[in-house]
Amino acid sequence: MNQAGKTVFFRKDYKAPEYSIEKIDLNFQLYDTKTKVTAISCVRRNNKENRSPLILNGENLQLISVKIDGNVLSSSEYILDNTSLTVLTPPAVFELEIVTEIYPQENKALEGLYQSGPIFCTQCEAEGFRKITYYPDRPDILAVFTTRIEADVEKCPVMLSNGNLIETGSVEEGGRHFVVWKDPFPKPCYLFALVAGRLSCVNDEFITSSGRAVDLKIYVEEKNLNKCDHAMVSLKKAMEWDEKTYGLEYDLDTYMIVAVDDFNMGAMENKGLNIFNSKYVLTSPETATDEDYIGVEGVIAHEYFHNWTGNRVTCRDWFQLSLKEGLTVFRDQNFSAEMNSPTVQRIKDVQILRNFQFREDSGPMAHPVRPETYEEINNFYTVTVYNKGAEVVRMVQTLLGREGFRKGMDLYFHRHDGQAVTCDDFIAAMADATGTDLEQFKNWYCQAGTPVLEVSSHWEADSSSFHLTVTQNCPDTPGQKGKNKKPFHIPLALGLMTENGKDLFGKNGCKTEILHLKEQKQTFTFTNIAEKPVVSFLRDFSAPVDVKTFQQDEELAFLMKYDSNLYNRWESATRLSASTILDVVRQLEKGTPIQFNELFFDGVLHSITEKIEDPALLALALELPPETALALQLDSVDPDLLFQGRTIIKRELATRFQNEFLFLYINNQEAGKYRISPEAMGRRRLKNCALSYLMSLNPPQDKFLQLCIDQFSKSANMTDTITALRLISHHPGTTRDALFTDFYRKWEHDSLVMDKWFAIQAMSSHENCLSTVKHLLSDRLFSMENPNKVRALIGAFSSGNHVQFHAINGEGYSFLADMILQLDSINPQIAARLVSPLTNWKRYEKRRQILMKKELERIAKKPGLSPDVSEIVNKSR
Ligand code: 0A1
Ligand code: ZN
Repeated sequence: MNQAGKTVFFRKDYKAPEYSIEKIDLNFQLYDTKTKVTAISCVRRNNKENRSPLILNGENLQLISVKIDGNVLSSSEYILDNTSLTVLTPPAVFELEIVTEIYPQENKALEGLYQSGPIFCTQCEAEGFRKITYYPDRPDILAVFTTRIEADVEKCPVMLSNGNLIETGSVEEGGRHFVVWKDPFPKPCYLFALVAGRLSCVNDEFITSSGRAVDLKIYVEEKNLNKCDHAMVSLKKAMEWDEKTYGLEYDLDTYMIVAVDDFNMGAMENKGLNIFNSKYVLTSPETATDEDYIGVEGVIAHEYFHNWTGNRVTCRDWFQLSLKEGLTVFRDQNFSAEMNSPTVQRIKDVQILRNFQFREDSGPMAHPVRPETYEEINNFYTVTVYNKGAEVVRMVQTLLGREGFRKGMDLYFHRHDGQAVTCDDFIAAMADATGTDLEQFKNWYCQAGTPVLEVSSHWEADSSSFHLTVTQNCPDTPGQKGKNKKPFHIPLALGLMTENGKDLFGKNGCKTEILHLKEQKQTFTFTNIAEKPVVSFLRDFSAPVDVKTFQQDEELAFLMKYDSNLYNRWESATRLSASTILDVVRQLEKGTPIQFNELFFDGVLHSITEKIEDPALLALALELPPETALALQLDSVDPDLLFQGRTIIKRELATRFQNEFLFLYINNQEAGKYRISPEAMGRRRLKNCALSYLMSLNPPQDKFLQLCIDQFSKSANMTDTITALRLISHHPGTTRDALFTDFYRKWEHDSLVMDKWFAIQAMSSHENCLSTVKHLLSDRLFSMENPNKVRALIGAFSSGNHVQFHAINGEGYSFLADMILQLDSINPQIAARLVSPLTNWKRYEKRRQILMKKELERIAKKPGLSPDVSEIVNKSR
């Protein structure tokens, strides 16, 4: 227990389970107001001598009966409380039958069995199975599941569970039918799934490399049948990629995906039966943006890849979550890189890390990739576990090389197929397969915080040698003092370039060398360097570290133009734009006349006018860093000045390069048919980036406004439509209102499209934004019970509208606190995720600190707060 009286779990307390469950037969009888669940498990005590009690988890269940080997237990033979059922002296081997009643219709937390509209579905990760029946709800107990489902034929014509369908039939009770599914692969209960309802199905087939035919099925509401093509194509690409890249084949005869509208996260990898948030399944050019298409491809692949990294080899306990998530994100990132542009993908991966994970890592919720402790596991599905976890796996690949990494993966599956294992087991497989010492590397799993690197260098003309000195320091994080942290083993991908843009390394065509930084301070010496080189540091972002800028703007401008590593060109461009904006912010603070960094403007002009090789890369280089990312580089953030500074630079660019932007806009229009290829998406991104500059001019110019309105009314694809609407959202007035009304009328029947309508209004930089948001809460299409809507309106305002959320009157903060409190009694998981923008209050200037802290205190005081919200609020105040 901690001071707030909450139970705290520690990694060091792990104990192997006292009992194992070899198989479980589940029977679900679904009715309108309740569901009866009968669970019959074959239980075996692991320890022969010790007759310990059997502790089963269970929450919100109505217990009907407990039997052992067919005999009903009397109430003195077990103890029942709010979270568990303990059988006091069970035999060594027995059959346990438990009957419970549950109420999916009332389940708004969307964990366990619930209804999304009329469709019954489940979400069991991490601890949802305990809301279905009493069971040892932990990932290291693997059982073979057989599931019988019985329901009304009309309401639930389709009934699905994991594995293979082995029986169907009708029930004597009128109008009802049943199915039986059996999953031959032993699995932890968090991978259990059930779906029942009126669903239609898109079918396809995949022939595996060994020649087996796998039925592919995507289940959606009938009206969405025409929006599944992209998801199906993505699934087949993912299946092929995993065979080609890792030799991993799918193992069941059927792979099913179901799309539901009410889902807490993106999707869930339940064995053979993935359940998805419909946002990550449904696409059509008219309704989905390019970003949506890429998101669907990535999430479909992610869930598919879990079949091996997560399902066949699973986690021993939830502290090991990154074992499956970090590895699977790494795999989906590489897949997306191969399907699209590797550099664009890498930049996006790094943007997520920098804009979100670095913030988490520097705040009160910072935790290691493998946490040591938690109160509510749902709070640990974080960017640290997922995305920093993926970076850690990427570093392993960089250290071992691709071939070595593949050997490590082969050994990992060979050793651990069918087991529940740890991050140490993963690293041991990598080390053993290649004979590499990864002991020091493991610090990445147990030390939180983003290491900060400082770099200095000097070139000696006499000896033609170049010396590069790098130091690493990791800041304090909760429970870990920086000074006590051990140095990390950091792979540094380095290029040295001549002043005319040539790479100095050239061994085997490799322009980049991997240095191993293992000490707190280390000097690397290079010989035969005949001229002073320009350093291209941390190419492809080879480690999740924060490199203090050590180069003059001249060098950055040079790298932005000529670095042979395309990722680093973008990196230098971003560094220059960030420093240019922050320079202006400092000048605003001081009240001195604004002077611009001309090198930055030269660099931008060079990029715009150079021959365009990849339009997406140019767009990414031109897009200025968001305020949330810039805020991380300041000690005491004033959101108004930050917004002003960024706007000044944006307008200055637009004013100076108006003609160039117009040229880019016109020249990157779609020629011919709409396509979703990387090239076509890149052009749309570039064109819309140019329009965004033109629309930022002050005073606004009618001709550009008209361009934007035309794009809105003529475009047949959602990327262009929504960009136009977003750009107009910053300009209140009758035109804007008319376009929003138009859009509403056209799309009110499509919930996913309407999410965009809500989000864009919530992100308007106009000062009446909050009152619009409050007004939208009562729109008939808004619902607090639908996580996508909450994210679209409340999430977009508080995390995506920096300047308005942080308005100095504090109303943004109190609004968010109100919403969190209201949502906490409906869906604690989603409520807890909303707290995030308040947690970093220490980064802001004094007045805002006080206002933010006040709201955290107000939330903390609320009686009956969920463990989810309570953990985050109490750790951050
Ligand atoms: N394992 C899934 C994500 C997921 C995690 C937790 C959930 O409920 C708390 C739901 C889904 C994935 O990584 O895709
Ligand atoms: Zn995952």
